[in-house]
Amino acid sequence: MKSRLAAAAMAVVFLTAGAIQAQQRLIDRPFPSVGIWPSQPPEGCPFERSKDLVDIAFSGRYANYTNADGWYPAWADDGNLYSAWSDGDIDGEHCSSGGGKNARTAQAKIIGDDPMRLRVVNLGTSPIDATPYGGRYPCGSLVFDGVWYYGTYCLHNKAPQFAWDIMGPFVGWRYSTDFGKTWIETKHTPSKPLFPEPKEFASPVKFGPVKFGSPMFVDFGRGMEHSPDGKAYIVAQGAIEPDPKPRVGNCSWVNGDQIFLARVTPGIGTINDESQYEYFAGHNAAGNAIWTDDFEQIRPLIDWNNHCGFAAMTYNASLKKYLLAITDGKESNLSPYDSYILESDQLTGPWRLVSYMPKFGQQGYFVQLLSKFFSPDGHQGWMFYCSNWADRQHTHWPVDPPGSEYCFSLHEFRLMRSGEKWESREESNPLSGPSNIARQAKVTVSSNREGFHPEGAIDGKVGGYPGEWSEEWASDGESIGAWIRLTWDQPKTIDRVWLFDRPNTYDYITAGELTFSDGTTISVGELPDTATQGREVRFPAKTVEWVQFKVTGVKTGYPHIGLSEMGVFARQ
Ligand SMILES: [Ca+2]
Ligand SMILES: [Ca+2]
Ligand SMILES: [Ca+2]
Repeated sequence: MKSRLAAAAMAVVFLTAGAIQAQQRLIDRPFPSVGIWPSQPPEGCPFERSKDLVDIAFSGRYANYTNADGWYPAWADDGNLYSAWSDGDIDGEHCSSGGGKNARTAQAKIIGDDPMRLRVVNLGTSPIDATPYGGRYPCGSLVFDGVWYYGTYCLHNKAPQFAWDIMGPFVGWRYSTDFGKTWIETKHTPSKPLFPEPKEFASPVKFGPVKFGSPMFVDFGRGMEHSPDGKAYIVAQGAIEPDPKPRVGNCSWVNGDQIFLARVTPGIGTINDESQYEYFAGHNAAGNAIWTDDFEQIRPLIDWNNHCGFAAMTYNASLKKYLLAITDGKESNLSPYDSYILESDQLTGPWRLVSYMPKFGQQGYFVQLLSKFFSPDGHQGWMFYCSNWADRQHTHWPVDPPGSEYCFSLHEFRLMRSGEKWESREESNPLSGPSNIARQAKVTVSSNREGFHPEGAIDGKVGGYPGEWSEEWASDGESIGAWIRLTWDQPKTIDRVWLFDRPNTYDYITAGELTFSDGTTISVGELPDTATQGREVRFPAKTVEWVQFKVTGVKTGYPHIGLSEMGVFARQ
C-alpha cells in the first residue's frame, strides 16, 4: 500500500504571515493497528471452525458518522446506500423510536465509495404508532427495482435490568418509490402484523416470543444482483416456546435462541402479503433445504439457545460465501456483548465458525458486513456496527476496538485464509513517536468544558466526542478566540505542527493562527471537520519556548470549539 500520508496530500498552500512562510497540507490521521481478533468460542459452541476463513483481523482504520444508531444500509442500483436510522440526531433533527404512540423512525442516504469519505444525507423522520407496545423501531431495508422497502418492529420494556427486553412483532414494510421523499405505510399494524406471531394480541398484550422480530434482508450486493433466484431473503432472531433455557430478555432486540430464514419475490404487491412468503423448514434426508408456506412448519436456520441475537447475512460474491454475523446481548443487555461470524457455501448452511469475538466493541451490535465495500478478492472489507449505547461516556469499560461508537461506524477488516499471516499495515504514528514534543509540554487553554481534558489534545490520539471524551480538549462555550498553548521547560527547535479538529460535526474550526514565543505568527487554514484528516503546517526551523494555536474562524452556532490533537515536531 502506498503511503497514506503521501496519498492524502490534498492541497499545498504557501502563506506568508508575520515573518514566516509556511507550507500547509492535509494529512490522513494515523490509526493504531488492531490485528487478529482472538476467536474464543464458549463451551458448547455448535459450529466447527471454518477451514477456508480462519480468522478476522482489523486494520484499525475506522470512520464514524452522525450521532444515531439503528442503521441497516441497503445498496441500491444508483450506487448509494439507503438506510434507516434512529435514537439520535443528524444535522439537528432528532428521532426517537421508543415513544409509544408518538414513536418516530428516520431514513438517510449514504453517498460515496470510499468508507473513509462518505457523506450521510438525512432524509427526515416519520411518525409511527407503536401501541400497544412501547417502541417501534426500524429494521432491514431493501432497495430493488426503484422501490425502497423499509421494515419496522415493536419492542416493550418489562424487566428493569434489561432495556427493551421484549421483542414484539415485525409489523410490515412501508415503501417509497422516490428514494425516501414520500412513503406509503404498510396496512399492517402492531396488533395485526405481517407474520402470524405472537399468537394472541388480546389485551393484556401477549409478549412473544416471535421468530421474525427484526428481520434483515440478506445483502446480495448492489440491487440484489447475486440473489440465487431473484427472491429477497430475510433473516431474524427469535425464540420458540417452551424454552428449556429461559433468560431475562430471552427474545429481545439483541437476544434470541434461534435464527430464522424466509423468502419472498419482492414487489409492492407481494412484500406485505404473508401468503407470498416461504419459510425455511430444515433439510430433507438428502440434505436439501425444505421450504414451506406454512408458518407452523418453520425450523431454525441456527439453533443455539441463549447464544443468538441480532443477525445479518451477506453474500460475498468473490469468495462465493455466505457470511452470517450474529450478536448475543448476554444476560443483561447493559453489559458488553459477544459477536460471531459464520460462513457457508449455501444460504441454508451448514455453517462454520470464522471467529467468535467476546466483548467485541465492547458492546457492539447491529454487526453487518457490507457487500458494497468488499475488495475484488473478497477478503478485505468494512464492517458496520454501533457500539456502547449503554456506556456512551465510556465510564464502565474501554472502547475495543478503537473507534467503536454509538453512530454509523465503519471498521476495516480482513477475512484471513488458512496459513495467512496478518501483516500490519500500520505506519509509524508520528503523534505517538519521540519527535512529537507536544507530549512533553505543559498545556494551558482559554477554558475547558467539564468532562474534557486539555491534555487530551497532546495524548497522541485523534479522538473525542462522541467517542472518548478524554482524548480531546473542548473549550467551555467558546468559539472564535479560544486558544491552547504548549510551553516547554527548555527552548525547543521545531519545524512542523499538526492540528486536528474535534471529530464531532457540531464544532468545526475554519481558520486559526499559530503564535510562537519568538513573536512570529502563521495563519492556518480550515481543519477537516470529522478529523479523519488534519492539517500539517511546515515552517523553517525555529527555537521557541512556547507555541499557541488560536481559533480565528468557526462554523457558526457551535460553541465548544477545541482540538482533538495538536502535534509539534522537533527538527529531524
Ligand atoms: Ca433461551
Ligand atoms: Ca487527543
Ligand atoms: Ca469537528
